[in-house]
Amino acid sequence: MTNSASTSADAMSDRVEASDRIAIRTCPLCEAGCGLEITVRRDAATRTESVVRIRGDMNDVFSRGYICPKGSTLKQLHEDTDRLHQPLVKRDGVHVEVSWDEAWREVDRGLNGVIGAHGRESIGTYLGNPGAHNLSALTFNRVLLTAIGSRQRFSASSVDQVPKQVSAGFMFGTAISVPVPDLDRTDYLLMLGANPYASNGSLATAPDWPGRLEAIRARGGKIVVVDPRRSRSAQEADEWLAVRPGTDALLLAAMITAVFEAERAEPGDHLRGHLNGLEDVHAALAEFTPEAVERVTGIDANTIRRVALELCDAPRAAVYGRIGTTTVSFGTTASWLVDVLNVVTGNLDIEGGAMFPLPVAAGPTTRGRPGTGKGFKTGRGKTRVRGFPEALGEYPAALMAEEITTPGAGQIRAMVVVSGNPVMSTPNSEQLSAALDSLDFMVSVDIYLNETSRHADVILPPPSHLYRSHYDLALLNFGLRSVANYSEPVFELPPGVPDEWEILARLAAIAQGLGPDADPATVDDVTIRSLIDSAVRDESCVIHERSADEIYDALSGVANGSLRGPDRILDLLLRIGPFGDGFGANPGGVSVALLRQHPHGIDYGALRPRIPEVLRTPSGKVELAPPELLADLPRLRASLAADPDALLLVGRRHLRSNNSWMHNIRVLVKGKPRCTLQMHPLDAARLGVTDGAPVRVTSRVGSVVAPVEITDDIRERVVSLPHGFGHGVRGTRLAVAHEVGGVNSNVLTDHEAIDPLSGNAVLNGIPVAVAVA
Ligand SMILES: Nc1nc2c(c(=O)[nH]1)N[C@H]1C(S)=C(S)[C@@H](COP(=O)(O)OP(=O)(O)OC[C@H]3O[C@@H](n4cnc5c(=O)[nH]c(N)nc54)[C@H](O)[C@@H]3O)O[C@H]1N2
Ligand SMILES: Nc1nc2c(c(=O)[nH]1)N[C@H]1C(S)=C(S)[C@@H](COP(=O)(O)OP(=O)(O)OC[C@H]3O[C@@H](n4cnc5c(=O)[nH]c(N)nc54)[C@H](O)[C@@H]3O)O[C@H]1N2
Ligand code: SF4
Ligand SMILES: [Mo]
Repeated sequence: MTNSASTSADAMSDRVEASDRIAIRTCPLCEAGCGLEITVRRDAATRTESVVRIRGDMNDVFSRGYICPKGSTLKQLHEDTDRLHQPLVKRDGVHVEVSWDEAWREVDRGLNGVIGAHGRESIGTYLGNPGAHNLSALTFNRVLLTAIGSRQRFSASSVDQVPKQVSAGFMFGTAISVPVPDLDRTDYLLMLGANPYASNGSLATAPDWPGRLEAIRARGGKIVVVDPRRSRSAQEADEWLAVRPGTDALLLAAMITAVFEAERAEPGDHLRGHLNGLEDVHAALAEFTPEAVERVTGIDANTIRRVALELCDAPRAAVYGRIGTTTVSFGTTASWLVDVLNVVTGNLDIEGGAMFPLPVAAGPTTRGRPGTGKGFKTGRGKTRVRGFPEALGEYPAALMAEEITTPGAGQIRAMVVVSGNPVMSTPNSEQLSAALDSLDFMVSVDIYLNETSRHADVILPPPSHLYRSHYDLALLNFGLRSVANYSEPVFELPPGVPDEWEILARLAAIAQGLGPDADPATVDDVTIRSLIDSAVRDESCVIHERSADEIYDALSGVANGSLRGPDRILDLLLRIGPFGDGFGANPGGVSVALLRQHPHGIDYGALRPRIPEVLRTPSGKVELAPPELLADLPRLRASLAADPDALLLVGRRHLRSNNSWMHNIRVLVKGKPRCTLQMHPLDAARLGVTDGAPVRVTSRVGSVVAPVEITDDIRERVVSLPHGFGHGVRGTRLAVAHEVGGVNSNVLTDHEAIDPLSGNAVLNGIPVAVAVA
């Protein structure tokens, strides 16, 4: 009775009225970047506006109405009463609300106290994943890092995609030069360690991956999924190869060897003269025959050969690897071999193969001299405690705790965390949690008081996503089409509430010693000036040798909407990008002003061949056999001796979760508990457990108890636990997530297990023991 009454009341309020206003914006929650149509109603009495409903934008040039269940919950996220509206300061162990002025004074005291006593290297930073979907963070995080001036930089990248960026850097010249599978034109997709039915796709940006995959099969193509679990993506595919966790590099090496052995290695005429190292890679991998790897990969030699030759035979094929290939011990090697396999089967840089995106906003693959560059290096610095080499200007997140707890010069004494929840997301969570407690000072820029920010002395909350403008500056570097979507804020920010970029800019100013009252506008002006200066100095830039003042005025003037902050930086990058208006050089070209007239986005077309222009290697060629990768092959050979019966833990994602931070949205968490340990029936029988029984999972570093879920959708001797759970910790403010609870799988992942080439944590293939609890 009560239920049906409230349902019909909800339905009433959902009904759109003539006076409602429609706002269009891109969903910032995952890499798919779907267009949203948001209906907004004004309450005349209270003079406030609220969201009536959110649905897919049918006119979005890329998503055409597609959304997933998370997209519409921007309304619930906006209205979540646990989301922070005021800064919090920890007093006697309890977080209390304070004014912004007071929070800034506290930050100034804390941060500069530590810098004064221990120097800049004692400040550590951790940048989390939502920053990759956030225009403020994409434009001002770097400013903040520079202002802090410490090399102790960490981020969610080293629990994610760094291996792919390192291999791409070595092979093609920049860490952004990542080939993506041309889903819309391919005839054959070999997909390893990705489950786009849950994740909506990653490092290959396109809305509606499920629809795009189904279209491959509808036009007669084939999909093969390599995964220790029969994921939803594996279920929907033609073939599932149940690989042993962590062995994709061996599997790929054997496929490449099989192609050479069959004398089918034909990169194609289009790559003639653009490749280095084809014979070297052949020789280096020759020992990894299908027979040599079948025992440890669990994939028989005939299947390996057949799939390898199918890739050669298909008119157009693409190999694509994601989380299951990067967050493993051979993450960089597997990422490299994905692209070597694309090359030897003739599928790199052809339509329907693996192609280089052409982003609309200027970026590393479109700036500088086309076809050649400085190339890519790692190891320009080493961690203080164990001398682990840097990659992409960062150190491994797995090593953050030891940098905090190990005494000596350069020990981290303060942390600045921006949109990150490393206590849930990085290895050996309990160790990190204790380390954060030992800091002299910590500040979190976060929307919640959660498992990580509860350790912070000050929490600075940015406004809800609906108050901010948006452009996917990072993810569109991996776009399956050259599209551009700019979103205006849905709601106007109330006076006195800082936007996220202003929080970051003010933090930067404080770290520079400009005091708690520093003006973010000054930081903003210095930032845009330096970006303009570097553009006018770049010989390959369309505004080379133009007057910097003229460009500054063109960007900032009233005629251009008096742009400031992230929007102004975006405008510069759009206008000097491959489709830009070039500040007059290319009339009708793209700019923020043009995108404002096209709220559903502008589509500049499908992927197009880009070799050699895309390359930034010193040789001007694709490096198929980078020495750094060849040097790691003895370690790969040693892995052939691994015990194929060891019990290994892997993760998984659920469509209605988003890493660790959306479990406070009730509509997303209702239903069956998700934080279960999946186990094969034969393993369950050996252990003597029944479905739903609690089991204790123990690794080298930790132990958790979770209910078992018996399913033959997983390989024998493999168990799976999702990450991002384990809520309900004391001192957090997440009422719904608290009820959800679950256990934190990163209590089990080992901070010592790191891919040596990239510093990425090993999150899949963790040796564990399982016992009846
Ligand atoms: N075992 C295991 N661990 C994993 C993974 C795995 O597959 N298995 N996956 C890894 C991957 S791929 C990733 S990317 C990482 C993610 O690692 P993190 O980025 O550290 O973690 P998230 O769970 O994404 O938490 C994001 C934080 O940002 C806050 N937040 C959300 N929106 C905003 C905003 O607009 N502004 C600000 N300032 N804060 C905001 C949230 O409240 C939350 O605290 O986890 C990794 N951890
Ligand atoms: N709904 C939802 N969407 C998300 C996220 C989320 O948390 N929830 N997170 C976002 C983020 S930050 C990212 S990085 C992307 C990730 O996007 P995906 O890479 O698609 O991530 P998953 O869905 O975790 O799929 C990884 C698959 O790898 C398999 N796997 C594990 N170990 C191995 C292995 O050794 N070899 C092979 N071949 N497979 C293995 C797992 O069983 C799993 O099915 O998703 C993004 N989208
Ligand atoms: S797939 Fe879902 S979460 Fe991702 S952008 Fe689209 S609506 Fe948002
Ligand atoms: Mo990620």
